[in-house]
Amino acid sequence: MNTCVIGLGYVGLPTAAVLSKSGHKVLGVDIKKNVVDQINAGSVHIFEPDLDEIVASSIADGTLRASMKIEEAENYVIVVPTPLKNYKPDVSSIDQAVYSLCPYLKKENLLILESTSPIGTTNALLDKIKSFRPDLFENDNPLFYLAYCPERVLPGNVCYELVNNDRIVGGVNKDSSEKAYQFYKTFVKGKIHITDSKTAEMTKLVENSFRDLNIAFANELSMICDQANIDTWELIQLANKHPRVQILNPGVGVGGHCIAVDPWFIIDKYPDRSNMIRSSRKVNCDKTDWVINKIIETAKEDDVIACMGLSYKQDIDDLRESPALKIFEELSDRLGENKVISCDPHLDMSNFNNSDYENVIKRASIIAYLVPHTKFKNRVIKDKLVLDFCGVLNDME
Ligand code: SAJ
Repeated sequence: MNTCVIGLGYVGLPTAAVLSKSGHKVLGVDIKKNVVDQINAGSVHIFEPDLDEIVASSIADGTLRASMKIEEAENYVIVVPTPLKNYKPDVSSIDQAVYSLCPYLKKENLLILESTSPIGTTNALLDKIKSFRPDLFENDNPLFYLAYCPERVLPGNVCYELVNNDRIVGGVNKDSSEKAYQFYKTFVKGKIHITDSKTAEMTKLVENSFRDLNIAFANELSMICDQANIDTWELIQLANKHPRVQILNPGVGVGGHCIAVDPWFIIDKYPDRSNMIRSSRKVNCDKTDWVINKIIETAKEDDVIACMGLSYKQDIDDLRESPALKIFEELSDRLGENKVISCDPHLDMSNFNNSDYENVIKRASIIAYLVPHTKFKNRVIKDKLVLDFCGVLNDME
């Protein structure tokens, strides 16, 4: 099968790579020339375990190729970003991708949208395509197949989850759902569940909003516990002994490009009904400011503060929407750059006053753990003030 994947980012490139290992001849398309050149040279522009090896081998055996230009294919998969602009979803990259592929689209082709989308986006594509290609419609019915299928992979575990997670497939009609089901069957080992496109779009938004809400509960608890002088971690551990309670871990806020963003897609469309979803966003953002203030209140004039971890979550190098990075930057602004250093073993040493663990612990007087990187675990620190905001020092072995 010839498959064209449009958008070679954190999800598109692994998808293209996994497809190329599952019997597809894949063309990956991206608007960035450096990304295309790098992939064609057999390397990758993002860090994701195992991805570099799969891409190198698929480029070498000719099952994967990258280009800035779309070509004719049987299947098209759109995996482009849909960022927020003033708290409103911006779907212009989807529109751009669809307009670019319209000239190549043929009867019986399958078009899949994977980008996180406001509900109704997939159905609305029918009218957009019709305005360019009325020949692909008969009595308003498309002669091609169109479905929405959200990606649900966890950064850091993408190559595994792409194959093993369950998938939701929502076609604009029954035949489209069936066609998309058959497409995912070629590489997915998890179950594939069929629904309509609107429900599939909402599923994605709800999954991430659900997680945001649950993290907000843990973060709110942590701030209440601080006031009540109760150890949050012990409290959560004890509450979780109840068979129907499963509280998540408090941290320094919620980062990444999904959980901090997707709830707004629902709030934007249903502002009067999204009270809990909106409050969760506020609590998780407030938690970051609370951490900043806590460190500032604690620090004395001569203190040097070590921000331990800068990425948006543990064991990755991804800085997108990272609350830890925001904390580092704001502390540097407010206390002075010479007062704030950082240690993130996953990042380049040349930025963010970043240095290796031993050096940072030696130089700092306050050690503030922001991200629970595995490399920070089980390390005893003596004669320093330690502020553990992410529970990395719990359960020392
Ligand atoms: N976090 C906490 N406490 C926790 C769990 C997470 O503070 O107990 C924080 C993390 O530190 C991080 C943020 O939440 O800052 C998000 O991290 P995450 O690991 O929960 O999720 P992401 O953003 O890396 O990936 C999510 C996943 N969605 C869900 O688990 C519902 C993933 O499956 C999605 O595919 C991805 O968003 C996406 O692309 O939408």
